[in-house]
Amino acid sequence: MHARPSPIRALKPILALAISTLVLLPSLAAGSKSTESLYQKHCASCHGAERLGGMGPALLPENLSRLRRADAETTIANGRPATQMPAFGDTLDQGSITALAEFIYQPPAVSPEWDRNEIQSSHLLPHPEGSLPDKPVYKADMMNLFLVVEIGDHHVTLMDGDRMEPIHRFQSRYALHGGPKYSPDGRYVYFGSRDGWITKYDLYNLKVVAEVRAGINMRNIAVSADGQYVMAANYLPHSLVLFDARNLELMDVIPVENDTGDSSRVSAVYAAPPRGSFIAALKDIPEAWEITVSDGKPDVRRMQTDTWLDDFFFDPDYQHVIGAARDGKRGYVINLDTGKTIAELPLPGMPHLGSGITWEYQGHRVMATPHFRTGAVSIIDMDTWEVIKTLKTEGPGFFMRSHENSPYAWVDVFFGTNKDKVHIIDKQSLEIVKTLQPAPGKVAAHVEFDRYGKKLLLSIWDEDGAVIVYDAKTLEEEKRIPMNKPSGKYNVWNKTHYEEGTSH
Ligand code: DHE
Repeated sequence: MHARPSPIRALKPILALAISTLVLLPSLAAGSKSTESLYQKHCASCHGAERLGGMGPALLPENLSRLRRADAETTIANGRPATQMPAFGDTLDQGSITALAEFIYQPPAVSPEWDRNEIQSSHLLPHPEGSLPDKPVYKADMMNLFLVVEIGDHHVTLMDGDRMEPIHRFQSRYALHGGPKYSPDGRYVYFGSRDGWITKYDLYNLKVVAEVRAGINMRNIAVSADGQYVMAANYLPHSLVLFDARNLELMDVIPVENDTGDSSRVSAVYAAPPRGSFIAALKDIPEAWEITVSDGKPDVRRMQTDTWLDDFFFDPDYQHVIGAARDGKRGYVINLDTGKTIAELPLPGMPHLGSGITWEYQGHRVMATPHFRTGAVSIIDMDTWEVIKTLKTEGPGFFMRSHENSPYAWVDVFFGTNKDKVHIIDKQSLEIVKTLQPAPGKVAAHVEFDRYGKKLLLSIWDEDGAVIVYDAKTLEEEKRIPMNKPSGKYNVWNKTHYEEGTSH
């Protein structure tokens, strides 16, 4: 057993001292009664009396980790365009705005709960399964649709992948994260937000059909290969949550803890189609979990791992998973049948395995992954589990994509001074053959091909951004469609057919 002293336990005396200090200093602006009452007066009606969210997002430190404090102040003062968030700059003075911004970054006195009751009471069902027509309300190849998530103003654009034109644009929950997941027939799509909301959307009728809030701080969702279940992975609370995919009704809450009662955040949950199961990556205990559901009842198989593993990549048969060690230096390959580690890979610079893709190279299947901390792409032989090439890039990357029908793999340079560049790699010479800089100064990232591998979309990741359509063969730009900080793009065919060049 790999026991590790719980960081919370180790910090308890310090926390107790800090809490008692706060109690002794009631005049501290952020924690003072007057700030609390300012919050209740101006913010609580949308963000919840306990900051758990409502019409607006949750305002707890875990949920705000990606928002700089200065930006929080600006949002309070100026509001947020295209949302219900009003500007308080005329109502509140600067001192109050600063105090409110500080207040929302403080942990609440009592740890918030989100269990069965809260999940069930959040359930919304505007259109129960079977109540809407089974025919699309527009004409398009329903298997060649794209969804584009626009994180600038929390919207999603539905695109026709033949014409490469938008069909419809709709508001999403605040801060979607991770890939939306399609039902196996491609009719429905499930979105997950960092605030814990799962939204089921009908692509035939262009309507939200069901919603539920699975947690306070959620990582991602997965849909089972048979389309029957949706599972959510949470940071807060430490749980996995199972839903019936039809109407998003709660089936079970699985607390995530080891034998000795140490609980863990869940980094992510993935569907493993050939195994008919879900696999979960745990952040705080050195285990990987396989969850099989039969007759609505989840059964958890726990695999002990050599270290804490994050960020998973699966081989095409789901026989093996590669996990990145938390020290950011190694990858571990685990045989999912035996639960044993069968190889250790030197992957310095924190590989982003979740972005990995595979292809055939000299009679072998290889996988490639960019790295978060170094300007490199590692290419790994999946038969021998050896790194066969470390390709130097102009900076650390986030996403890598290709398509079975394309000779090229695309990788961005998401971080650093070259964030506006994208490399195109020849999948057989394993060399960079072209570097694009489509919008100087603006991040260019995340590619998704159409179902045929003939065209692709690249995001200009900016509020004044766009998706760019490229010809996948000539690598020439065809057009730009303006969008508000487009992040991921998801093609129905590629996702439902587990295309080798994209995420699943
Ligand atoms: Fe993601 C997918 C984890 C930060 C945009 N991201 C994923 C997945 C995981 C993950 C485990 C796969 C789940 C899935 O698709 O179901 N992401 C993490 C992190 O741990 C990290 C580094 C820190 C964090 O705060 O969560 C992180 N991710 C980001 C971002 O900063 C990005 C760029 C902007 C954002 O919206 O938050 C971002 N992540 C994405 C996107 C995907 C994603 C667009 C889906 C990619 C795909 O093509 O499938």
